[in-house]
Amino acid sequence: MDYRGRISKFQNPLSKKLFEIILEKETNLALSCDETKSERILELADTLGPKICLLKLHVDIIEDYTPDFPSQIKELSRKHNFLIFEDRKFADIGNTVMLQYQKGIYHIADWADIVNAHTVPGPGIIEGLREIAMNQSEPRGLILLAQMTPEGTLATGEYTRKSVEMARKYPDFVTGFIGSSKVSELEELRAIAGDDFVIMTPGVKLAAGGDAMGQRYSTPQDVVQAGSDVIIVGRGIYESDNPEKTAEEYRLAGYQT
Ligand code: 5BU
Repeated sequence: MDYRGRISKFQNPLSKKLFEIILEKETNLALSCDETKSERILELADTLGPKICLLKLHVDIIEDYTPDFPSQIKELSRKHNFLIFEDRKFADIGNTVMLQYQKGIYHIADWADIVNAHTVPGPGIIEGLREIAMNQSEPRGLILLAQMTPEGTLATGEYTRKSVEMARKYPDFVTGFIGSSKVSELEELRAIAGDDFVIMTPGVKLAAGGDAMGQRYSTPQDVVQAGSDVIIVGRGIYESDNPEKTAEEYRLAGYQT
């Protein structure tokens, strides 16, 4: 938290931009819009746009994807002032991730303000993505998976510590980390990362618990108190009867903590 105090210390342009949006719109809510039809995604992005600082997508689950989709989402991001995060979870050698980031059907680097990557391949993955990012006309940021939310994740302890160490070498590109939704792990990450990095936490629901496949949920209040800057909410919002009303509940719960 302390968004205002931390902004001036950031070397990362994307972290600055994100915190400016959070302060201006009074929301640290990110919508994880894991719907599979583009019309539904665009509709949710338009309705919930005023309530979110970030829209997180999995572009490869969209069944009716067309090359127009990114420009439509971009237009909504300008209309409502939110950033776009493609949850691609890159995990390969530098040369391959460069191709995956820039080429293929999706041309992710052209439209995603933020992408994420596993640290398991070592620093080459950051260097590959960074090379593409630095050639874009707008700033780009990277979120590293220092932790993950599911039960049994291997991204804990030494892995988390080494991921943060790796990130420190690329302050112009690494915006921050995915933090666990398990409060004790998240507190550990915040202690290691200090105030220099943004921590985003998925696995957030108004009612804590889990799903049938190991996802672990904590409440917005709990993850923000444990050091998270952005709460990422998926099914808790888009599966609710009234996503607009529910998003407002999450916005208040996340921002007023
Ligand atoms: P949910 O419906 O709120 O459980 O969705 C969570 C989203 O966050 C979903 O898109 C996941 O792919 C994503 N996620 C996650 O749940 N846990 C992680 O550690 C990471 C991403 Br990284």
